[in-house]
Amino acid sequence: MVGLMAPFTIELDFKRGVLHPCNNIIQRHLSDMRGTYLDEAATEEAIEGGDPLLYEVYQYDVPFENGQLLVVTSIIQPGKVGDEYYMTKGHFHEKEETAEVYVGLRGRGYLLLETRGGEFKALPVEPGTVTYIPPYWAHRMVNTGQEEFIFFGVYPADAGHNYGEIEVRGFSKVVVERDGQPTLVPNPKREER
Ligand code: M6P
Ligand code: ZN
Repeated sequence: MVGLMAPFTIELDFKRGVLHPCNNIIQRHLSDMRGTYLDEAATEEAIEGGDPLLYEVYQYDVPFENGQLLVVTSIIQPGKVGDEYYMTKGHFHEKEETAEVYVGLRGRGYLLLETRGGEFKALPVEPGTVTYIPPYWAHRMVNTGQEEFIFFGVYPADAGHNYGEIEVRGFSKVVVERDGQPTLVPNPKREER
């Protein structure tokens, strides 16, 4: 059973996306995401050229117990690896029957979603867009704009992250720049199979 806990408030800076105070801050550089982007040569070149920070996650941790919720913001920098836009790693929840809500705060991009059965969706997200990620859907955010893409999320504290399959296979589509425009194209890694 969940213990009795004191209610609390924290501050969300809508402009910068940071939570304050915050007890769990994660930074992901390109070297933390080797193999995620299709262009391996561009990946290694960018890592050697300074290993850019791709995104930060500000999560306010509470006990990872059934019944608790985690609040979290993510700040994805603008940029590309090869012609593929900066994005989160993407994950299924370990407890797959758990959902999540993302709210766009700043910048723009896509929420990519996919089921194990291969059903795929790409939802455009801009400030004010509330997206509902149902149970069983893997999810990834992609920054297709020229500025930071900032979004807020809430999900069950015992959901957990399962990165394995997404790391290896990616989603069935990738978001790349074509003629200056963000474009969804089939993921060649999937077509090899
Ligand atoms: C959102 C939430 C977090 C997640 C973060 C980054 O803020 O879904 O749980 O950690 O995005 O995504 P990922 O973990 O896939 O890199
Ligand atoms: Zn999630």
